[in-house]
Amino acid sequence: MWPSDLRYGIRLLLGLGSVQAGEAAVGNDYGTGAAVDLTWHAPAQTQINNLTAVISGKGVYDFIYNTSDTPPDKYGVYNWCNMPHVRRTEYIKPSKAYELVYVEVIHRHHKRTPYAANSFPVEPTAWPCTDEAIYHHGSPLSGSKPATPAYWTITPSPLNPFTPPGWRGTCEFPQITAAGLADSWQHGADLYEVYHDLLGLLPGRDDGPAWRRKAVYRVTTNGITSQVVGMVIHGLWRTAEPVALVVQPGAVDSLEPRYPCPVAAELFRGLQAKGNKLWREHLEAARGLFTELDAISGVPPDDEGFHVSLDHYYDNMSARQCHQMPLPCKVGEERKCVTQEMADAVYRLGHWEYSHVYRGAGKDALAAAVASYGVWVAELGEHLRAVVKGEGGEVVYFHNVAHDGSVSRLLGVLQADVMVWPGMGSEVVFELYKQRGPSPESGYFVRVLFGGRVLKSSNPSLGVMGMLPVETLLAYFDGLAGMGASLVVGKCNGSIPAVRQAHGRAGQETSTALG
Ligand SMILES: *[C@@H]1O[C@H](CO)[C@@H](O)[C@H](O)[C@H]1NC(C)=O
Ligand SMILES: *[C@@H]1O[C@H](CO)[C@@H](O)[C@H](O)[C@H]1NC(C)=O
Ligand SMILES: *[C@@H]1O[C@H](CO)[C@@H](O)[C@H](O)[C@H]1NC(C)=O
Ligand SMILES: CC(=O)N[C@H]1CO[C@H](CO)[C@@H](O)[C@@H]1O
Repeated sequence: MWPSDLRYGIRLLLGLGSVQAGEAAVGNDYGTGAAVDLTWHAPAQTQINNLTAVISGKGVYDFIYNTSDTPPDKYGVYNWCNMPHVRRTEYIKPSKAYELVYVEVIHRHHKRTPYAANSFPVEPTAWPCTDEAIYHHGSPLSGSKPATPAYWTITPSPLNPFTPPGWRGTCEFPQITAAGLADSWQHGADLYEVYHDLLGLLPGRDDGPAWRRKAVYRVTTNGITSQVVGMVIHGLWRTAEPVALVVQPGAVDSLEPRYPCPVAAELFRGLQAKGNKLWREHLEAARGLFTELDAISGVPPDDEGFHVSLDHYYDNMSARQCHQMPLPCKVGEERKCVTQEMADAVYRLGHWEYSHVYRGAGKDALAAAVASYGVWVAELGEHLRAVVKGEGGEVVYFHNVAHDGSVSRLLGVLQADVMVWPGMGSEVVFELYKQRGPSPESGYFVRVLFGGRVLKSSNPSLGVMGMLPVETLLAYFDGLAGMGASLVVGKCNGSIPAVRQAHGRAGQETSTALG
């Protein structure tokens, strides 16, 4: 019953050719008091999660890796450098029967330098960041003596005899590059065109300070999310005046996420261990590729970080390609270089890994995602519930800037039918609508968009999330994470079983879902 053809899989991933927004609410039988299925369901079979196809394949499914600019006629295809997001040109407005009342956006930061840990032992090329400023200053909120905005310029000293390990250049590793800042700004501008111009949810740029009361921005303690959100906010509002960002205490942040969750960590470790048959098979299948890459990069074959997964090689090469740098060559042997075929194989394996860890590996994958992202999911649930109950206050727009680990876990919780490694700027949007006129439900519906298109879940209670009664989504979130995240501490410390054993349907009353 699953589409086995990759193109179909990708079309589903991006929401093409399936139920479109604007149709009546997805026909379902989850009326008042109906049960919601909380169990894991296998993702669609595509070439992305077919190890044979990954190993024997060519190219990367027509995904883009070498520019942020997706050709207009292709917008919506996967672009690692700058993922598709909600924007006016492609946006599908729901029917007039639905009024948009609240939007929550979560997206991965935009393109950046690589992380320090993903450098090769000798890095011949330098990353220049002299075209941007990373501000670091503290300022009192009252009084007449504010700080002067101050920024860092990374300045290697010609005298200092010590060489920093890893990357060279004038960037922080990581930092959002100037091109990534430009993508961030455009992301904000595109959101304004949809949620102000098209739907009138957001106030106008000329409507005075209303937007300050209506919109909230949240980031993680990793500075690159703040670098992005400053540009997003200017893209939205064209202001250079200071804006407060919400950040949870770093040690327990739910957005990145950082709160301690030993059970999830153990489950994720298990999915990526030699004891996991599929994981072991993929590492064995990648052995030849690793040998070739090690010989060029100088990474020692016993360097664990580079060999437990393709992650480090993927980051090293994709960051280069997104910034139009050539693929790396062996130091001192300039004709021995990583080929595009090798890079493509790394990228295919990277997608296979994300698909395995967050979706394909079975109920442990769902349990790990739920435990490690349950707090954020419960926070989202509370935001939706507050609006439905008329207790949402003035806030109509909540914007989170996060990481691939955040978006992946969320897609895992939602049981995305086609899982990929979320690229730079990957966006998931939750749109809450009020149906005009009488409705058998509360009259509130949620549409979930990934890459600007309706997301399809493998879980039959969620299905194509075009217009899902809010009760269904809340019952699903509550069933997995507990209302107010009440199950998460227990699922994280093992006092509540994280992995659902029985294949039954766990019931959840609609009335309690809104309580
Ligand atoms: C996996 O891919 C291989 C090679 O493309 C193909 O022969 C096989 O049928 C695929 N398996 C599934 C389950 O789709
Ligand atoms: C990017 O890659 C595609 C396909 O591999 C190629 O056709 C295109 O010319 C490349 N674009 C740039 C900007 O290098
Ligand atoms: C685990 O979490 C529960 C809350 O669900 C708490 O009551 C219990 O004390 C915790 N156990 C340990 C060992 O921390
Ligand atoms: C991001 C990136 O590509 N970093 C490095 C990967 O490894 C080669 C070889 O050492 C370097 O030249 C790249 O700069």
